Amino acid sequence: MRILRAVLLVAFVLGGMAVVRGEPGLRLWYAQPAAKWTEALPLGNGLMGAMVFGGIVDERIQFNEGTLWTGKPHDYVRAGAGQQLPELRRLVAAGNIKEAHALVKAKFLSDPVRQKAFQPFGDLRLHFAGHEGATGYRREFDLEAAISRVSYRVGDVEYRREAFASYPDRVVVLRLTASAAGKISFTLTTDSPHQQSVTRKIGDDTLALSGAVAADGLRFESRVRVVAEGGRVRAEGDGLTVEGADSVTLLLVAATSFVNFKDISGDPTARCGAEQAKLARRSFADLRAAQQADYRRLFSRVSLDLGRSERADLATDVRLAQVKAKGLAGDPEMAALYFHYGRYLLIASSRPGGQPANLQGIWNDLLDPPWESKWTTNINVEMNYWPAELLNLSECHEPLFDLIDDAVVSGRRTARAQYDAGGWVLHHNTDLWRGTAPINNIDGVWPTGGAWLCHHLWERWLFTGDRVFLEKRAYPAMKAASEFFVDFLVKDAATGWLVSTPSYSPEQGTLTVGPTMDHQIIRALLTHTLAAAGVLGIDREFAAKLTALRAQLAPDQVGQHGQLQEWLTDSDVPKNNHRHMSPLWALYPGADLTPAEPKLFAAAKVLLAWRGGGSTGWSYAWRIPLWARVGDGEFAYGQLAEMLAKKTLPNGFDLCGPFQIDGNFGAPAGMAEMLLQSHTVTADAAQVPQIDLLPALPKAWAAGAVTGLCARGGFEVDLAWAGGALTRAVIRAKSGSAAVLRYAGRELAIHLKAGERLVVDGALTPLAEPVRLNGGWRYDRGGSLLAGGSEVGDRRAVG
Ligand code: FUC
Repeated sequence: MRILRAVLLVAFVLGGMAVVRGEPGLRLWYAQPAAKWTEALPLGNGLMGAMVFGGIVDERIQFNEGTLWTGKPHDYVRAGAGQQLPELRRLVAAGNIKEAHALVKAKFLSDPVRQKAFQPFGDLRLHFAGHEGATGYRREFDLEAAISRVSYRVGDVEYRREAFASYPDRVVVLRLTASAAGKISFTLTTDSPHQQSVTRKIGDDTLALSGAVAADGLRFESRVRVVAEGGRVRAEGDGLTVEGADSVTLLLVAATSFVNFKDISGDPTARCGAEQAKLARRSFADLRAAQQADYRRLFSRVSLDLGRSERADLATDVRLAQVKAKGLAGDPEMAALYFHYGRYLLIASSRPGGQPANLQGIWNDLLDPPWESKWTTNINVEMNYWPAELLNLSECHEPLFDLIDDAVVSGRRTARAQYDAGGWVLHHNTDLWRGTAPINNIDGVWPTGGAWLCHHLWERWLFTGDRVFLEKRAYPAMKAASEFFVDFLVKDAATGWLVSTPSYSPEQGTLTVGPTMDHQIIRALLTHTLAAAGVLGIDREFAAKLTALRAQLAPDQVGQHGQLQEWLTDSDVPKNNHRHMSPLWALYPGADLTPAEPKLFAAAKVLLAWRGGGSTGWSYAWRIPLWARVGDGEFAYGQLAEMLAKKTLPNGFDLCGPFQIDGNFGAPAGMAEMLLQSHTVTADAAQVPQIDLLPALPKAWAAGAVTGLCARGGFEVDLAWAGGALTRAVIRAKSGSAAVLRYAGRELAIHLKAGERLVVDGALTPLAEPVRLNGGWRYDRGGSLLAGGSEVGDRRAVG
């Protein structure tokens, strides 16, 4: 049966108030198959990725497995690099930049200078003879179910395909059905772009594709099993032939010999055999039910309604073309769809036990992908994880924390060999082998990639209040990263400040002493390490050392044009609109540049204005939360609109130049930042998080609703607004603590216990009858305690 798109009007209740919500069904859909890879639709279970083309006569499913890379376990440190450090520092300090660059290239960069690449794995190809005259074609991706569907008619038979990737069963599933019995016939083959690969048949129903990336590199195997109801499956030629089946299920698993970054002794054949044996006991219905339960549990946590227009009914490629031609304002649901697509892509590319989302997530069809499809740490991989805590996908953050654990090990070697320093360091890229030494070129000499990654550990703690995580995972890595800077920082002769050298302001200028971004990241690292030691009640002496170090670190400086300086010297070129926003790190994703420091905040705004609009997809995406943080929803919205118009592929993937996924993640995080911020704290000793509601709402989103956003302090927040003004907010405490809600100049102090919730109106007035208890307010409705706390009421400006 042809899948009809129904426009449902769903009344959804937010804090007791019914809001009419245009529920568009959250789908990407197309009236034709994908003509190329960048039109295909992505599936993923965090371990495997797959791109479904939706071809009629020839269907192609290109797939990946997260651990298939070129290379093998390797320490990238160049022998003798550390001996160059004193001379290198001398040359940079003396301004002998040409010589410094030559020395870096000859003796300081990694060995080899390039890191390794994420690899495509293989393709499934299905050939349907006789389907040439198909009519009524449609392909879609249902974001609420994470299911890709293809349907068309041949004669009077309706054909349907449904595909999904299941995390609980570690499998990619393709299901083929038809409206009449015995009508499904096709051939199946599998191949790989890797020259050293072969396909073999296992019995009459399974194709195994196996090979090696290189003689001494990773070995791999995939297996696809065909389960037919009715008809016949037989091995024939170089593939399998299905004849006259009623329905067919394809089960695809894949594995490599990767065990960890030091060990590639795994057996992909045994792994695939074991996975298929487990699947043999599972029906299609079981697999689908498990996938739905797993995915919906994550995806359904957040909803976003920005309104809807007729353009929402158009095919997605046509819609995107209209965004380009007519702007985004006439299609507000497109922004919501893009927001949810980002959340979907994170769930699909980053699950516990898998690798983190790389430059292309987990989707790559090229042997030589752009920037090796690895992890670039001077913005890109961090941007991938901006939505994780904020958009209620904390579990999806885990693979990044696993990578950090590895980088601590590898980065210790680099810290010692390259800088004779303790702790760990990671420069501007890493790969499956956890390379941490400076790579590629002079701009690889940037020692704060690891420190930036530590910011994610701290954010996880702020959002969840998970003390075990803080103690066991976050603090050890943060402490060791801080130890590196204890040894690495040097005293600048002119100012007496401690500075980072040699370094780079990503990715412009020359080698330099003390780029602002480095000091912002290091300052945040030291502050958070100190705070963590305080929470855990440990390492007093070390904390005292860090406190002293932090006091000497070069501060943010305001230059001659009133700008926040990018460099130690006041040498910024006005209107420099470079794609990297490096010196604004402390504005976003950092949190040190706030209105509490008016002069620096004003200087940051000058620099932000100079930088202007984006160029690459990710550079648009970074500008969205930055402008949200200075309260300019219009500029932030304009960046989102331009990004959708200029940097978005027909399948919704973001473009850097080529496809690069970071913008798909950065923009949704930025959109959330327009609706909710929680990065500042009260000025008093309690330093309670301040939760700003609708801090940068653009005119285009005059009415809407969002549910399930997360705020620091362990809260979940739902908001509804109309006429550009807040009408309702619901605050639920996950872990429970104090916060101050802020909106339109009003403040309301709250203190919720885990599981409690508070509902307020647009004036921040609690909606239930308050009962004064113990000097504070408690709100009792239907006999249940909704909120309480001794501070509540005291801080309320308006009640
Ligand atoms: C950084 C950016 C480039 C690109 C690359 C992967 O180096 O400057 O634009 O995104 O990462």
